Amino acid sequence: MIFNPEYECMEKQARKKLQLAALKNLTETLASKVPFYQKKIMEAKVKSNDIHNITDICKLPFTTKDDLRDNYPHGLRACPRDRIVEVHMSSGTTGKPVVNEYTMKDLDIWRQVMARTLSGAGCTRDDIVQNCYGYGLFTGGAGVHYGCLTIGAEVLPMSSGNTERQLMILRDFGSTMLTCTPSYAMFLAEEAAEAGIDIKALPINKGCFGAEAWSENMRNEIQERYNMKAYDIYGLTEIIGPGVAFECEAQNGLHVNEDMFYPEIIDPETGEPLAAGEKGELVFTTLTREGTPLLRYRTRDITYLIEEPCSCGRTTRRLHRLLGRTDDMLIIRGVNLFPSQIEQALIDIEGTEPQYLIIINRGESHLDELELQVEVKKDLFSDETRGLEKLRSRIENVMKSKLQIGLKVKLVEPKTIERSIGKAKRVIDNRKI
Ligand code: DLL
Repeated sequence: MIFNPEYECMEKQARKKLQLAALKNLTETLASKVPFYQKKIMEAKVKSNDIHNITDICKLPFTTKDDLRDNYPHGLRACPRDRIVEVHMSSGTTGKPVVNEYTMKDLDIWRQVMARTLSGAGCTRDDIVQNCYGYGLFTGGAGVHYGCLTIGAEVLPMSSGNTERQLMILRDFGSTMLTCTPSYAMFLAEEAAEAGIDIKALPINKGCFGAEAWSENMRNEIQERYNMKAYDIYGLTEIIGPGVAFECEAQNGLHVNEDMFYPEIIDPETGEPLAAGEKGELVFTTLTREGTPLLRYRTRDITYLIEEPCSCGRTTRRLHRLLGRTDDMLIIRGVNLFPSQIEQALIDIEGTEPQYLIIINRGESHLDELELQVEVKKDLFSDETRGLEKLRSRIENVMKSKLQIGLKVKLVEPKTIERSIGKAKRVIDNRKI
């Protein structure tokens, strides 16, 4: 279902006009209200009158995660304090948290984009949504919650964790939609099987999964285990939280809520804009935010833009499923590698589960050594060891040919790799560089 056809199916030229007006407005606001941007915009020698076309956005300066940290906690606020009504943060793994401050209008934007997102996955007021994204400073819980209320769907604000209770509610309340990280959806399915609950027979029929990288393989697994449709949703704290982009029934790329968040793809080395179809770093400008609006924010996420029309009728540009991050790129003996490539390569290898852990050590020879732990299906472990050995060398060969990297594979029993209730941890880097 299309929640807001007026904006989602808008004629492209009309949308560009709208984006241009919003960008000019934003540039003026930032240059007059936020000292950090005042300086940056002045240094770039651009005035809002120099922006004639939305593509002129490339004349404006970028914002980086470091800029956000340097201005912690309130340096990027663009309105008086008393207009802020809610705050969210992401802790990240290093440094100070990234802060997003919302005005009432910002919350309206969030409600709107999350209603579009959940509707894209088929959510209506007939649905009962079990929301297992964390509530609190994390944006996942609140974002889905607001979207459900806007649609009029019933929301069960479960938050993450307490798997036994999650399963009880899933069964007793007849939840029809699940929202959580894809890794937690997999974990819940495993626990259900363990507890003898046939989740395929339950009313649950769709889910929105995001907040971490996942693959088509993982999607197929989730769809198969629950007998439901699994949709990708994307977002980040800095921009709004979840709701920046979402999949529709075509499951073929994530529609960007372009009237609110203007996307660009740039070369991460040079900062130059790239054309649709070219892989690079995703950059967002919040066209209509009031609390902490951002200009050309470098997300460090890697993907490409899809311009071709979508069968659903929306005219917004789409993001290809996220391919990795500029900062979780591993460099192993000089070869660039993303954890998502390993996950992708595990596709089609019969007998493996989509649960893996990459461990990097610097060996005695001072060379990087990569160990890939992969869970295998239960019946293989009770099998003779020859089957296991064959699978192990098959994975090593596939990795070698697909990724040009030699690694040691260790097959582990189901449920050996630690499960997470939030974002999954896929890499342990023991190198001290
Ligand atoms: O993870 C917001 C969110 C909540 C998105 C719930 C979807 C669902 P942060 O904690 O700030 O915000 O993390 C943002 O997570 O830059 C990506 O690297 C990653 N990420 C988010 N969604 C996806 C996705 C939330 N669908 C960071 N696929 C982003 C791959 C994703 N990575």
